[in-house]
Amino acid sequence: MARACSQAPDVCTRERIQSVADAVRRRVLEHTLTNNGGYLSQACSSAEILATLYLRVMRLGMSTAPSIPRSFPGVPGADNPDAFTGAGYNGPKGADLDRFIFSPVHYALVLYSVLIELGRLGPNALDEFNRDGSTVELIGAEHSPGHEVTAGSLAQAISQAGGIALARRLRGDSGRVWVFMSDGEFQEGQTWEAFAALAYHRLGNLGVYVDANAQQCDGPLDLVMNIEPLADRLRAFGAEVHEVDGHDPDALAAPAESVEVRDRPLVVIARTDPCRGIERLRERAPKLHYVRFKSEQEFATYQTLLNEMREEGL
Ligand SMILES: Cc1ncc(C[n+]2csc(CCOP(=O)(O)OP(=O)(O)O)c2C)c(N)n1
Repeated sequence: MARACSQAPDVCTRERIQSVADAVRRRVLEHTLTNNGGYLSQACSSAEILATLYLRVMRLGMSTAPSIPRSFPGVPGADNPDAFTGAGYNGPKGADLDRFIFSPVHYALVLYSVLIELGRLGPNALDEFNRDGSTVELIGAEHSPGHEVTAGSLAQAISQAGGIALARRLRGDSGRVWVFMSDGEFQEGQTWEAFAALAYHRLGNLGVYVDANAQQCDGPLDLVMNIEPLADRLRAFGAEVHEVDGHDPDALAAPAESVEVRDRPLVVIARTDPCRGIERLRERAPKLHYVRFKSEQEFATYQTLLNEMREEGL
């Protein structure tokens, strides 16, 4: 099975990745206006990371899930044969195919928007966003499109991904496991325990992309609890670490493309700007975590901005 980017000759160009990232920002801004609230700065910081993962880094098959998401099937369990995960939107499971584990699930709207732009999810899927009984959750869970695990309590997904990577290696799969994380998750002890285990088990079939936007709920990360020097700390835990410009698709893809087989986990720290592409957001800093417009005037300003972005194709 080919990588997603080689399914059509032009799909994985830098321009194509950028146009998907631009469209993701636009869609998240539009949704934030429609709902008067949204995780908008997360779209600004992570749009190129997620677009690059889907279009260039991950080896995925076509979606096997319905373009209109199914309703919540109930919690998984032996007595619930109807339970499912949202992993089908990332294609079928296969020995040579990659798996994607999405960790900071408050970014769910950004992931749904990526899936829509790539045709893996129907354009109207956000109509069900945050409705009772819908799987298109505000805070994504294992049944939500593109999600495979429940990770609402941050920093848990990396441990689950490590278990999946170990099982895949024991089974002899050539496919890898890619994890998307936020930088706030590196304040948590479970993350470091997981990295110790990844290195101990030499899980070179696992790669992590970190959206290092330097923000969290209560403002700048370094004023809440500093995580730097993150690269050195991860190296000390046995990972291969690269720090890149998180808005440059070529720089983002390069570490993943440099070596096919590794004997230790790969971490790409993507340094990002939480206001990238929507400069106006900067006046709200450091309160960027969740955007809700405070007045009709502010709403109108962002509506005008959206119209300009549409006209400019940004
Ligand atoms: C274990 C845990 N603690 C706290 C929260 C509440 N919470 C949700 S999002 C968030 C922000 C964390 O910052 P970061 O992950 O860097 O995300 P960003 O600011 O980039 O959105 C927090 C603290 C949570 N979901 N899980």
